[in-house]
Amino acid sequence: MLIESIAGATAAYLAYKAINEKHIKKIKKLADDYVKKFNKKVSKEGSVVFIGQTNAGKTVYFVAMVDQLLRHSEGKYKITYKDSNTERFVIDNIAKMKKSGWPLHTVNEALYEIDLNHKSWGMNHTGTISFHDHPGDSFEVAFSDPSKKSELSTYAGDALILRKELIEAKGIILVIDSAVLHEGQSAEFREVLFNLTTFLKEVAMQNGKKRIAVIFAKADLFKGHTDFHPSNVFRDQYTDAYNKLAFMEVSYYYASAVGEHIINTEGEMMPPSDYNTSKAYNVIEPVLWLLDIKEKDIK
Ligand SMILES: Nc1nc2c(ncn2[C@@H]2O[C@H](COP(=O)(O)OP(=O)(O)O)[C@@H](O)[C@H]2O)c(=O)[nH]1
Ligand SMILES: [Mg+2]
Repeated sequence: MLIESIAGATAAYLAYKAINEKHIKKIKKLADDYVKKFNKKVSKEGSVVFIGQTNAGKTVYFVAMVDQLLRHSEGKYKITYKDSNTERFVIDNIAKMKKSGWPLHTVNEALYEIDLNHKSWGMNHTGTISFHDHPGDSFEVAFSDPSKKSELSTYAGDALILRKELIEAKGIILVIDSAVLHEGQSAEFREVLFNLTTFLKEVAMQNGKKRIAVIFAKADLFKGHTDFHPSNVFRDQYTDAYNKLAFMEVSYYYASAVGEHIINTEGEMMPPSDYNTSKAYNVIEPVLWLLDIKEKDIK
C-alpha cells in the first residue's frame, strides 16, 4: 500500500509537471504504466465519465439517472448493468432513498458501469456510462495546486487515473453542488475549477473537442428562489473556468435527483418518504445528449 502510494504519487507528481508542460500524451503514458503495474481499475475508453467534488451529489445523481433510464427506455434504448456489483449498488441505494435515506459515503474504491444501447439510422450504438467512485478526495488531489499538496498523498495514483479517464472519455458529466454556488465565493472550489478547466482546455486543444455536461445539482434546495440562476452565477463568478470550458462542447443543466426533500424530526434534509425517481429532473437529458441520443435543449 505504501509502495503503491509512493509510486502513484511519484507518477502523479510527474503528471503535474507534464500538465505544466502541457503534455497530455505524457500524462496518459504515466497513467497507463501505473494502471498496468498495480492492476488498477479504469473506465472503458470512450465512456461517459462522472467527476465532481466530494459531497457534490454524484452518487445520488448517478443512481437516480440509472433508475430513470431504466424506466424511460421504452424501446428507444436499452440499459444493461455491466456487472452485478453495479446492479446491487443502484438497487440498494434507490431502496435506501425510498426509505427517506441517503446513500452511504464511499468506503471502497469501485467502478460502476452501465451500457446504453440505442439505434440510430438503423445502426446499433453502445455507449458506456462509468461512475468511478473513489473514497476520499482524489478529485481535489487531481486538480488542486500541486505545490500545496504533499507529493505522497494516498490518492495521487487515483488522481492520475482520473486524468487518464478524462483524456479518454467520450463525454464528461461534471457535478457541481448548487449550494456551493449559492453560498458565494469558495477559494477551494475556485482553485480546483481553475486547474480542471485548464486541463480540459488542453485536452480539447490536443485531442479535439468533446462534450461536457455541467450539472448544478440539488436544485430542489432552491425551489422558489426565482432569482438564483446557477449558470449565471457560474459565468459571472468563475469566469475563467466558464471561458475555458467553452473550448469543449458544453451544456449546463440545473438538476435535482430527488425533485423535492423533507426535513426529518432531527432537522436533517432527506428524500421524501414516497420518493421515486420520476420526481427527479434533468437527470437523463445530459447523458442522452452526451451519447448523441437527444439534442441539446434550446434554452
Ligand atoms: N436536497 C438535495 N440534496 C442532495 C441531492 N443530492 C445529494 N444531496 C445531498 O448531498 C449529499 C452528498 O451526496 P452524494 O451523492 O453522496 O455526493 P458525492 O460525494 O458527490 O457522491 C447527500 O448525502 C445529500 O445530503 C439532491 O438532489 N437534493
Ligand atoms: Mg459518492
